[in-house]
Amino acid sequence: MTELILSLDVLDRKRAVEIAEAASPCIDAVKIGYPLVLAAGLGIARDLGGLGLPLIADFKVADIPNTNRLICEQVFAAGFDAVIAHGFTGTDAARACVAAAHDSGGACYVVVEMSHPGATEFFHGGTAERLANLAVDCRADGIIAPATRPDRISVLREIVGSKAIYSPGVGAQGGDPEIVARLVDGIIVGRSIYEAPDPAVAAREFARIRR
Ligand code: BMP
Repeated sequence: MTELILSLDVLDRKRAVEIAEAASPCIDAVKIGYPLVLAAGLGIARDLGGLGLPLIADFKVADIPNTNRLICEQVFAAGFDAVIAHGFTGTDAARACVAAAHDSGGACYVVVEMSHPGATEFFHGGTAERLANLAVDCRADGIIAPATRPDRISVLREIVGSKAIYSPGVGAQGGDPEIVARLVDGIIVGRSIYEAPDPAVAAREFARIRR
């Protein structure tokens, strides 16, 4: 079944925990990025640890190999189960993230194409395909690909085979969950759940859409 990953981009620690708890029966993982960590601190990973759900650090790590390694070590020491890294900094840099993740028993996902309109300026023209190949070469656990462009997901699936594809851009950015859920291993949903009048109900609706 396609996973449902809650993107918890709220800025208040208490509200973040409440939303995650309310949605938890219907979701498979929680993705936390800079907005929440900068607002609430890295300790938010421990605060959410009691949910028993995998926590994905969406830090889009994009530095030299040594710095990437240092960042990822901190991520896993903080209690995260997975990290998201950029691939455009090169194979050695991405490989440092994958190695740090695997050394900690965690996972690393590489961004190969982003979901917003401007992403086409750089990711199209063969770059996303190269990044998908890089993710395979680095033995990344999966890739991030855009729910806003299902045709592109299909192209990238040809390259990554059975590797996990996690896909943001559903709902608020216009991606159709019914279409995308058939193509990917997990849909990533933020605002359509955490800004809903009742996040638990919204999460249940998205969970129902999954195959
Ligand atoms: P929302 O469902 O509210 O649009 O949130 C999507 C989440 O996925 C955000 O955290 C965003 O930073 C992230 N994301 C994205 O939208 N597109 C990408 O290509 C990569 C992302 O990580």
